[in-house]
Parts: sequence; structure tokens; C-alpha cells
Amino acid sequence: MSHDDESAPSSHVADQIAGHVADALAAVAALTSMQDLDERGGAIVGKRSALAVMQRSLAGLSPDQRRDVGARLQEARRVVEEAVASRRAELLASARTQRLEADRLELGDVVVQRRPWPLTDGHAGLVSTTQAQLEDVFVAMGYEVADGPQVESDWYNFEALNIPPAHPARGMWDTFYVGLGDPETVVLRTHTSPTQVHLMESAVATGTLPIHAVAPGRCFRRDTPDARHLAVFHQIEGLVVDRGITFADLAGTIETFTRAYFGADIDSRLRPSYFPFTEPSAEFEITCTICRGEGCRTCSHTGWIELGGCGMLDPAVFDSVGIDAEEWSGFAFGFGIDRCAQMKVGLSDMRALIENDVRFLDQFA
Ligand code: FA5
Repeated sequence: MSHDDESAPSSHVADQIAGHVADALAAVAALTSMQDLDERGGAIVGKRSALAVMQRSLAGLSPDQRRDVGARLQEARRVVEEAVASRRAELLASARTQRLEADRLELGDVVVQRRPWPLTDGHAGLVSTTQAQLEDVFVAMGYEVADGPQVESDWYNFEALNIPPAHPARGMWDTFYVGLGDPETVVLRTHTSPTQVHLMESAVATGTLPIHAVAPGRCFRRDTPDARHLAVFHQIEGLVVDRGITFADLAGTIETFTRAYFGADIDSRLRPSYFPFTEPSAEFEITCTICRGEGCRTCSHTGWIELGGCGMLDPAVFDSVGIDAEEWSGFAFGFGIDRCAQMKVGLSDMRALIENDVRFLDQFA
């Protein structure tokens, strides 16, 4: 500011103030966000602004000039402060509109579930991990991994497996029926054994016998959940069809599997049993890992836990799929995957697998 004229601020000073006001108003209009305002507000209207710098130099003026220039500066600052206040209100309103727009939910929008707290990466569950480990063991033994449908016709789940309608053995599988077609003709598969039929049918159709395959997957039964049962559970089916296969191959396979998966210190045994699709048939049991054979609630105080059923393929099943039982023989087995997981980690009650308690699940991350 010029101090030459002692009586009144020169028009130069008035122009200078007007110039600063114009600059400040242009800067206010150029502010684009609240963050922008916070960062640049000080340079427009605060202590670092051109008007504030001018105000601090009033000390060198005569009292009259100080009064006059001071009043002009005060008015100039009022104009700029008002502009800042009104820009602040505009920016706040527009930030709020943007936020509302972002949060707006149209009917029909996909609702993306927020991840639960605390934020952790997900991981495969115990049953999936067990399934992968079982597959690995059988792949190492030379088996292929196959898949089969979870919804089956009565023919695949029962009839082709030598279980005709009204056969008393149907009572072994309490079945969920699907409301498709004629009543009680479509089922949620009660075991993975129907995949045996699919595998044999397709090997016959493509001329690709022999078969060495396992087929893991979900099964459904109207079983009341308890320490060893769920209504939705998993099995892994094994199927070997080849020339000259005997019960010794089946027993050796199960023994090799038990040692590979559970380790040498777990005892296993085969007990005579009955399945309509195998003859002879057996149940495969291991020492209960909860009580180490002493007897507990989980093993119904027997010291043994049944993991699955097995046996030599019945010629009636070969007939259903058109395989010559004179030339081919084979065995099949079906193990409970959830049961294997239960025994592997020493889980006294299988229902923990479906409770979705993260404190339980995270132990198997
Ligand atoms: C069967 O399901 C036969 N398909 C097994 C088989 C296959 C025999 C091939 C011969 C040849 P079973 O109903 O016993 O058999 O079931 C086999 C295993 O599945 C049981 O030992 C158990 O480990 C598991 N399992 C059966 N029901 C349940 C259930 N409700 N919850 C959890 N696991 C189950």
C-alpha cells in the first residue's frame, strides 16, 4: 500500500482492495468440494489472505487513513466471508446429495452383503478339505475322480442297484422325494451309489471298461441329526470294475486307504453286512478316535465307528447296465466324508459341522 498521500487512500488502494476481493470471489467460486475449501479457505479469507496481509500493514498509516482503509478492508472481508459461507452451504448440500444418491437402493438392485466383522479372508470348510484329502489319497492309488447328479430318478438311486419298488431294503434309506413327474419317482439321492450306475453305463457306451473311480458328493436322508448323523451329508463312492477282481483287492484297498488317511495307529475292521447291490457285503469300521476304543457317547459305547459300506458288485447290477458278469468283476464302497472328518479331527458331535460358529470353523482355516 502506498503511504504517500496522508489525507485519504488513493484510488490505487481502493483498486487494490477491489482486485483482492475479485480474486477472492473467483477463488471461492472455483472451490469444488469441502476438502478443497478446507485446504484453500485460509488463503482466501484467513490470516494468509491478501486482505489480511493488507490489514496488518495499516499500522504505518495516519489515524484518518487507518480508519478509512480499515473500514474498506473490513467491508471487503465481510463480502468475501459471506461468499465463502454461502459456497460452504452449497458444497455441504451437494456432498449430502451425492451421499444419498450413493446409498439409494432401487427395488430390484442386487444387495451386496457387507462382510461380517472382524474382517477375515474366508477359507474352505472342514468337509471340503476332507473331501479334497480323500480324493488325493485315491488319486495316489490310481483312481479317477468322477461326479454325479444330486437329484436322481428312482431307477438310478434304487432299481438299477437291485432294489426294486417295495423291496424291504428301501427302509435302509429314508428318502426325500422331489415333486416332479409321477409321485415318488424323483429323489434327492440317498447315497452316492447311483454314480456307480452312471459310470458303468457310460463305460459300456464308450467301450472304456475297466473302471477305477471315486465319486464324492452330497447326499440327503430323512435322518434326525445326532452325534453321527446329518440330514444333508457327504459320501465318497469307490468303484472298481476289471477282470479278476476279488474280495482280497477290496480288503487291501480299504486297508491301504485307512493307513494313508488315518495313520498306522488306527485299527480298522470289516464286518459282514448286507447291501442289495453287493455280495458279499461288509461294513467298514475304525477305532473311535474320541475315546480311542474305550467307548463313549459318540460311538454309542462300542469303541468302533462305522465309516462306510462295501462289497463285491452283485451280478444283478452288472445286468442292469449290460456288463458281462462272466468276464468282469468288481467292488464298490461308500464312505461318509463327514464321518471321516469327524474321526480325523476328533469331533464328538457332527452337528458342529452345520452350526456355522466361526470359533469352530476358524480352527480349520
Ligand atoms: C450306503 O449308503 C451304501 N451306498 C454304501 C455302499 C456303497 C455299500 C457301495 C456297498 C457298496 P450306508 O447307508 O451304511 O451305506 O452309508 C454309508 C456311510 O455313509 C455310513 O457309514 C456313514 O459314514 C455315512 N452316512 C450315512 N448316513 C449318514 C448321515 N445321515 N449323516 C452322516 N453320514 C452318514
